[in-house]
Amino acid sequence: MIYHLLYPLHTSISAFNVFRYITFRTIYASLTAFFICFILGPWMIRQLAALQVGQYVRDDGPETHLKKAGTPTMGGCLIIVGVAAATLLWADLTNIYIWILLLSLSGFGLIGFIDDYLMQVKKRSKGLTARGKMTFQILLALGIGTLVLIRPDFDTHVTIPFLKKVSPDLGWWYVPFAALVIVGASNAVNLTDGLDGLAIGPTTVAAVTYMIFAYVAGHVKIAEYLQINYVAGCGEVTIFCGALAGAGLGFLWFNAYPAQVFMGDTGSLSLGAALGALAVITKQEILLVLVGGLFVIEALSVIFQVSFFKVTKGKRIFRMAPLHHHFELKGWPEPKVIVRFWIIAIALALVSMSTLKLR
Ligand code: 57M
Repeated sequence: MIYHLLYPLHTSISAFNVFRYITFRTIYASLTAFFICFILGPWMIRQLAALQVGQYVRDDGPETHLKKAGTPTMGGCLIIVGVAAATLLWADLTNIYIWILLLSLSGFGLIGFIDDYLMQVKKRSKGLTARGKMTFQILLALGIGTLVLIRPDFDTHVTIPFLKKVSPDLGWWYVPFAALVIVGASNAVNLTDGLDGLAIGPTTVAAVTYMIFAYVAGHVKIAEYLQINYVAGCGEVTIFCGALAGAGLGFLWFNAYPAQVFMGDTGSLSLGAALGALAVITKQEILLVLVGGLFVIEALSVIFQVSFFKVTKGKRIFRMAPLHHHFELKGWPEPKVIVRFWIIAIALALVSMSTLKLR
């Protein structure tokens, strides 16, 4: 809105020309989202506590988690408000990708919210059923995939990292493929969200990484120079990424160990879906496996653990899945697991950025 209100005035006030620049608006979108979360955080935590949205903690997990019982959850509402408000203020709202990203964030946020609400406020022990939750996620993701595909200039080739010449064209199959990326990312972030700051840290790192990819993919000359897919209108997506990173830091302020609030499914499902949608829109779909590599490692640890557990009728690969529980049970203090996992996430993000040159 600031863009739409102030930029047209540049003809009389030349300083307002600055609102044209994506880089400038991205910086201010990040700061806006950060301060919204930072300022609203204490109030929102009090509201969630008053609603008695206190986390129930399973007693079969690491013992150190028992003291976390009662921590307010559903803090994802704060992140969604921060990202949406900052994006609406600073982005060009005639850009369809901005609306697709806001739909992904808020739509998956709503599914998470309903689940959290049923579980935490209505005290229905399991919230939505796993099948119900998955059905809503798939339907919404298919809708998002279709919205992306019906853009006349959208390229249905899939970018394969490191391989410039291999790029299969999926045609209409791109829709289920995009849905798979979005639903997969959403659930992987959800599985990772089990220690203070563990999910929001790597989410912020991934947002910054996609900020760079969105900028270069939306810039004809840089995209051509780096020989990556040019996506018309993708530059504006940079602003959404900035807002996501800013809100991530704002939320981390309160979610840092020892956490005053958890994001709940409201946060984890929405953030994962937003990352999936970013991967699709920037045409770096497969690269999400590296950009969000930590989420993939956590999800794989669950898949391997559960499969092995079933096949061997009760034996385990890890002391407990997802992987962060394994290290906790090995005796690593929680902050050590968190910071080490962040380090891995940053390293993987750097490797993913190197694909801009290594191809
Ligand atoms: C949700 N939720 C946290 C919080 C957060 C298939 C199976 C592996 C699934 C997995 C699972 O349910 N994962 C998804 C993980 C929970 O956090 C809430 O959930 C939201 C995210 N959806 O925002 O509202 C707990 O995590 C801790 N937490 C923090 N800080 C945070 O900032 O400390 C969360 C956020 C919170 C808090 O303690 O209560 C969760 O872990 O429940 N299931 C599991 O993760 C379980 N693993 C398991 O059963 N493994 C088995 C295999 C064979 C399936 C095994 O390895 O033997 C573990 N989870 C727990 N206890 N809590 C096991 C025991």
